[in-house]
Amino acid sequence: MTRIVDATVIITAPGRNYVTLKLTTEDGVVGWGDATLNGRELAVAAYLRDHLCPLLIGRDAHRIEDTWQYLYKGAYWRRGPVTMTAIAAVDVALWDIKGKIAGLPVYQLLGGAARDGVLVYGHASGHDVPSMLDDVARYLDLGYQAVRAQASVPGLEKTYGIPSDGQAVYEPAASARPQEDVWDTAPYLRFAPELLGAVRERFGFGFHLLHDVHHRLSPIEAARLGRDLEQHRLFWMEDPTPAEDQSAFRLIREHTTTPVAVGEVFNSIWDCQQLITERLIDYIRTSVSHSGGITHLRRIFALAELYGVRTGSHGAGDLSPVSLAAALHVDLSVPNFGIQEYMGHASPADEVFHTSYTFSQGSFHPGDAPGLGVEVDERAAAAFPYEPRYLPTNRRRDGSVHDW
Ligand code: EZ4
Ligand code: CO
Repeated sequence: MTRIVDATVIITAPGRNYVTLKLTTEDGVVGWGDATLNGRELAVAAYLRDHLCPLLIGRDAHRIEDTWQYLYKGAYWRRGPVTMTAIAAVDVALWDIKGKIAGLPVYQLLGGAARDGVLVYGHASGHDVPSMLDDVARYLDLGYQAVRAQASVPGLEKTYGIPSDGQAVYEPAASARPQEDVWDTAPYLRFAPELLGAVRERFGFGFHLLHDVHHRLSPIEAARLGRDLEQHRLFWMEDPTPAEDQSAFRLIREHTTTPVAVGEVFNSIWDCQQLITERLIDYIRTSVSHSGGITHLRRIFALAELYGVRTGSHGAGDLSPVSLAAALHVDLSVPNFGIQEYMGHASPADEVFHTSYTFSQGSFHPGDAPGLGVEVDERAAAAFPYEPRYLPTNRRRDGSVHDW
């Protein structure tokens, strides 16, 4: 029995907003969990502070599964991004504590390394095709074996996923309201095959090429795009349609052999049960921090393994270094690992989050420090106060709200 004696929520914005849970045991062992939910940060912070932290005091830090069941089933109200991100933060912090007490990195507690490293893909982008190609070249020169390619759609003023020149983050600046972008599907559907074809034409087929559609198409449009992209041999086409409509993927599947990846917005195994058991996708993108922590993510990945679906966890910059470390421990240990997204973090983040994962030749290793291998400098965190920031929203040319 190792009692939890303190549970604190830290909100900091080194480059962007992050919410971090700190759990402390009676022996002074500290565990960290990422509770960041992009654009809804304070809702998770309140869920933790007001509802979960008081329940954790006095509980045995070693009883990870029991704590997960207690927080999930005990709430009566299940699932949803706020609840599952809060539970994830508790779960990840408890795995961190268990590893530190055992003197082992978390991946050893999960069964040990099933591979030598974790293949990651980087984010290449540009305001036009030539600048996007230069960015792909930059990633390949850095040793990446997998690259996601996005470029501004001609005729649209802004395209999500493309940073302003010199910026590490592509989302809008701090503001009390979300920015509104204009979306037009027809030019995108014409442009996307051209953009990905340009990458293959210049760099060939000796690396993995990925593309994110960001939920913007109807099923038949996604089927068309998948067909048009077949010749470019994508590693995956990500989030082709709004992800909550699981049966829509059957239609895409019937028309194309381009592999499909979905799940960065999912929070539980129930959100992807049909997609997995009916083999409607190739990669499941659920993440440690938005899908109930290591405990629940392992359950999703185990279900996926039964059906030949591989993992491809979300790893954008809004998932903190604590999340990335947790993801790498899981990725290293699961048999059906596919790939891990790696976008990196804006430079002030490394003043707050001290990490021990390492990158070499397109792969990461979580390191062998006990626990997750991430420590948070609370004093540094205090120097970066929260400011409201939102993901953009999307409207069609006629002013109506569009999926994104
Ligand atoms: O929109 O991380 O694949 N990555 C993505 C990201 C997500 C954000 C959501 O917070 O789609 O850019
Ligand atoms: Co995405």
